[in-house]
Amino acid sequence: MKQKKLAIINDVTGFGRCSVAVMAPIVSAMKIQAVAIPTAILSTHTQFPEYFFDDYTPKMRDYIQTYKNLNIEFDGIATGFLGSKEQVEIVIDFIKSFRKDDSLVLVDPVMGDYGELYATYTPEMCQKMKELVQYANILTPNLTELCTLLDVDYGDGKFGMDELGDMCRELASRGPEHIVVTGIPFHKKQIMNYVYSKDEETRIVMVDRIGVDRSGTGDVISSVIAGMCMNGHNFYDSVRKAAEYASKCIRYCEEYQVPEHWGLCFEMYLKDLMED
Ligand code: PXL
Repeated sequence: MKQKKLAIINDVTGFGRCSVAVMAPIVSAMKIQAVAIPTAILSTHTQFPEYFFDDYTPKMRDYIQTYKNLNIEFDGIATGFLGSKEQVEIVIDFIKSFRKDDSLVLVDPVMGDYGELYATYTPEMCQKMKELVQYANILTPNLTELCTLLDVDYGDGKFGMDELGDMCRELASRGPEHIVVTGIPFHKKQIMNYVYSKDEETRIVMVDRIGVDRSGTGDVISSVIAGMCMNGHNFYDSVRKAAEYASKCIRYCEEYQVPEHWGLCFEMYLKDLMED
């Protein structure tokens, strides 16, 4: 099969295993060429008490222009944490310029967790994120992000299967064909991923909850899903592979007592993602 290229629009963070530092090696292990488009450069991610942060927004248009001039094409585009309204606008413009009929466009609408939005999420940013979502064919929100995108009250974070189905259908009507609602706590000991594909029966991927929540888990999951889908696997199998892989990495972190902000030790199992 002809090798594919994935544009990864995300931050470049040195320590802490997140974003490009996670996504590029994971998709590379899956034989996909990773092309980083930095949104910011950080020494560590923002969960550490101190970090260096350089916003790349003012440089992004010139950076991207060279790809336009050189007629570089991508088979997929994946986006993660975005820091400002202008950055979201740049990403929308990128998708419009580079998307082809059969492109994969995965948007991880990184906006918040546990019912709370991150500090950078002003109402204006939320509005922009809703706009970006329309361009995705794959969306990977957690419950907080799902509620925010739909203006639904998070409440105590407990939603029945029918409610989740209704919310996914509503979100899918705005564009994305495939949605996985990630990391839904289920009976304390398990984590549910609610897998929705337009015109298909909904399915569930359940994994055991192991230890503490670890930063960077979402980036591992979204990159495995992107890689699997680009390699021709269906959405459900891609989500299952991603959840099982993340679980295995988390188990390793727990066993070796890796600090929770150091991200997942995904390097240990890259071989699991390789196919002949
Ligand atoms: O994927 C999480 C993530 C990505 N990028 C940055 C972050 C975080 C989580 O805190 O701080 C910069």
